Amino acid sequence: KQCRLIGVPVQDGAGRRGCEMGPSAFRTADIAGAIAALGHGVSDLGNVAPLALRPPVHGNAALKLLPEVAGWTAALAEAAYAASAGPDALPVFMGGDHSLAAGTLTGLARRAAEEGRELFVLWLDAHPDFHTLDSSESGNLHGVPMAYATGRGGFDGYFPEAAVRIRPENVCMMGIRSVDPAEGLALETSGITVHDMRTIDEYGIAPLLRAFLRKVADARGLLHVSLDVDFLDPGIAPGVGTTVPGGATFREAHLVMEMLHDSGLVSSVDLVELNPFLDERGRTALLMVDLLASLLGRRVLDYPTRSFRPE
Ligand code: DIR
Ligand code: MN
Ligand code: MN
Ligand code: MN
Repeated sequence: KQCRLIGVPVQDGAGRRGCEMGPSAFRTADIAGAIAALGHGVSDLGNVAPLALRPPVHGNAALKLLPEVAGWTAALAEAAYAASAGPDALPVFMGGDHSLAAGTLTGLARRAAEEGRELFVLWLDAHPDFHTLDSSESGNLHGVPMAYATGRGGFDGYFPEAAVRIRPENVCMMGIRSVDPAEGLALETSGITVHDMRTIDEYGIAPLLRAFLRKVADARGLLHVSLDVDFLDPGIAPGVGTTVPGGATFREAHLVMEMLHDSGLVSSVDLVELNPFLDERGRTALLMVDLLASLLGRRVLDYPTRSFRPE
């Protein structure tokens, strides 16, 4: 793989400051060295800068920093489109809050469509981020990227027009455990696959992920992984502004990453919501880098105990 690191120091979509330090923390945690150690090519393309846009004032007075987030979205859609060129390209977007996915998802969907492929998304998050501009109550725009990218209404004139929308049927969410009423209602009829923590507890994370990966493989799809720090349990990942109890364990998270690697399907990754200001001596940054390394092929053993599978 040719890994392309792209820093996205956006914090305007989050409720608290600090995510702008995320890209620096990933670099300090030696994300590039971890990737190179696995034998992949790695280049750091530096940080994206937002465009200056002036959308009209929105009727939802709660919305925070809409022009700024729209400007990031426009810049990121271009950056994601450009960085995903080439058969071995694997862009890794180092956030930055989750509003960055509005740009990455739409830029990557455009790239996929151009190659005659469909983009699939594995959304690892405590939250579905499925608010529209009208339904957001907090006004924090990291709560809207999935609604925007799948073509829900109300973004026209405020966010950049998306060239290609993502089919909701191509999205699988895992780790969900904090859903606002308006999001829950919309998700129900959306066509998105939602595996909340209760489902994961009941069935185990592996069979749920395996079913989704089979679907992606059958469609010859490209797979984008959007990993929000709060997918993880706050006990192992404190460096995030929106901790929710009962998240994925260390072992579940690594298993997901290892299965993703084995699938060979992943074509791009977001690492989002890391807030180094809230972290404990870099432990969350280091964990996120370790998870990315697992996704890119790091393993404990190279001999085939894994070939044993009970029926
Ligand atoms: C909540 C929290 N649903 C909101 N959202 C997110 O503000 O809209 N937290 N994405 O990480
Ligand atoms: Mn999120
Ligand atoms: Mn979240
Ligand atoms: Mn939300």
